[in-house]
Amino acid sequence: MIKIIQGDITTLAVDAIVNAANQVMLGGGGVDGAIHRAAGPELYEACLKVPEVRPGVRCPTGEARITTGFKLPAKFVIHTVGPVYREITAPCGGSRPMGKRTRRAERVPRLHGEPEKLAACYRNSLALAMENGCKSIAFPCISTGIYGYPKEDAAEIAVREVEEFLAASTSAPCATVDEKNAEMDVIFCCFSTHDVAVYERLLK
Ligand code: AR6
Repeated sequence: MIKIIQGDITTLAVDAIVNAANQVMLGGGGVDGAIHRAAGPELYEACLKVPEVRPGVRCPTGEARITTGFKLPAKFVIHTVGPVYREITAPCGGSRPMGKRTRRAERVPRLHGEPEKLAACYRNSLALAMENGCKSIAFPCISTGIYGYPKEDAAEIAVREVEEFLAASTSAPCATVDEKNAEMDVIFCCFSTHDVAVYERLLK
């Protein structure tokens, strides 16, 4: 089941909350800072123990890592690293049509794999939650703060990935009755009323 709530993700008593972290995984601003503050210094210590895949990188963009939630009401924190949005807006030439479709078509190839990386954050976080027996998970709006991803575009990706994951996990031909019943509750935890409205529009 998918739910939208407005509030502080650090207060949620779910199996896992997702952190919009950075590659070093040692805390930062935004939701990352809030999660580290609420979880206490043990979270920092646990993150330090996550092996680096290369110097300064514990979690590459699009991947996910799991730690305990420590002082949080959530059992686990799933750390994922969203893409930094780097769209370069094309100057529209005089003879080119200026309609919405044209502008959008020009815009897409100028991204740098951000949509795929953001989709991977949701997929990998959900897979890790399932591997760890989680029945409920809450996501913040990954990449839409400091990393600058447009909120509507990011929400479309988030909703699509979660819906596909839930559909696949309940319709797999080999799933037992128990597995089918083990469907996860997925919460989109929005900090602002604007974000709530964006998700409500997509899910209605
Ligand atoms: N609960 C729920 N959502 C929150 C909370 C909260 N307590 N605090 C902020 N948000 P951001 P990013 C929302 O910037 O864009 C960090 O420094 C916020 O309104 O936290 O992925 C990391 O270390 C926004 O909608 O994450 C990285 O360096 C969303 O969370 C970088 O920021 C994500 O905003 C990651 O940037």
